[in-house]
Amino acid sequence: MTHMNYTDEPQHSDLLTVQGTEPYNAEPPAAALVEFEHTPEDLVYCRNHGPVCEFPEDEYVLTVKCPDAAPLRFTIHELRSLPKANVVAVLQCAGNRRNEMGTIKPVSGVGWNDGVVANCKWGGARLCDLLKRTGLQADRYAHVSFASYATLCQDDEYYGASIPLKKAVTREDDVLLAYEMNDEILSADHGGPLRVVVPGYLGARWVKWLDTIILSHTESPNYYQQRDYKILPPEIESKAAALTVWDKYPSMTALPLNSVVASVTPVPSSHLTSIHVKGYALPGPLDRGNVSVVEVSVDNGATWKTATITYQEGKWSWTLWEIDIDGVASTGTVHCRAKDETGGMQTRDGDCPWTFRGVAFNGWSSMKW
Ligand SMILES: Nc1nc2c(c(=O)[nH]1)N[C@H]1C(S)=C(S)[C@@H](COP(=O)(O)O)O[C@H]1N2
Ligand SMILES: [Mo]
Repeated sequence: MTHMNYTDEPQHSDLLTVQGTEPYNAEPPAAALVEFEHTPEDLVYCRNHGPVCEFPEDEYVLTVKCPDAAPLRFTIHELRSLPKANVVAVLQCAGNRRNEMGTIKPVSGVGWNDGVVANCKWGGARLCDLLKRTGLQADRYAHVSFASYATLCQDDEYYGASIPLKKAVTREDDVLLAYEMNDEILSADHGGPLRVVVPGYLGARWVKWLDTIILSHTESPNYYQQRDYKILPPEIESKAAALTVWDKYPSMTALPLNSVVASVTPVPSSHLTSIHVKGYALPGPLDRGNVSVVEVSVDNGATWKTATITYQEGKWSWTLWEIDIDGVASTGTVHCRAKDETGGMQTRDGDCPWTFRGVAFNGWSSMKW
């Protein structure tokens, strides 16, 4: 059993609802999130599988390894000397909305509501530029693995993940080694001095406190790549059952098209009520295009009204939307659903109604007023 030290953690934001301590896991209310296009740091959720550690930037070293060459080392200063890229991209935990999936049948994992999502401006070096700088022939490999040996975890000796080489070297895929968030130095809570930003992929691949990059022929062998963060069939109902089938299912990459009702504000007048509804939406896999339409229903899905999209920035951001609906009863329920550019639409139960780890839930979201 590895010893994990939780006593030296930095102070965390007091605007978050704590869903777990040791490790520290906390999320903001969705109603607060949708008030900002770019999520301010104190509303950015924290998702950890081990202690949050602080590392002085000037002693920090990133090692790049591959099977056929000696390891190469880079300081943060050297990474800062590569051209700096800024990318607005939404970070989302695969467990966002887990509690809703859990109402169908209990699921295993941190009890997340719908605030495990953050739309930030990330700044750093492009992974493709660093790989070029190493002089290594990256295209001889199939995957790029990321590891944080510096921090310990619950289920493995280190935290690790990997992405296909193609995602890593395609410049337009904007994979960053980020040292800034929202134009500030990346804080320890969010993986500073250095984290990976993988726009369009689930948060689990955005390795924090990144200290090692490995070019390899296979995916990362880490627990969080090979075992956790997979969609298993509904007949798998326990970790013991999962053990026998993990190998057969792919590691998750993109999360599905999604949308959430974040707030409903009734505006009562003499005999009719109006409601003001706000929420966010998230694109699915890149080849399905961005969120194109968000619709809202106050009659349990019989009829839908089109919401106004108030914010969308590039291909990796979230979408913010709102709508006023007049002449509704004094109480009721709002549902929302999003459509992508290929015409794909969220369904009532979602693409994956139930899976044991409670990941990737994207059924219609609802809120009562
Ligand atoms: N080293 C390390 N990196 C990590 C994790 C972790 O526990 N350790 N959690 C991952 C998961 S599951 C998510 S959703 C995001 C959360 O990033 P945040 O805490 O900045 O919101 O970081 C990812 N990177
Ligand atoms: Mo996550």
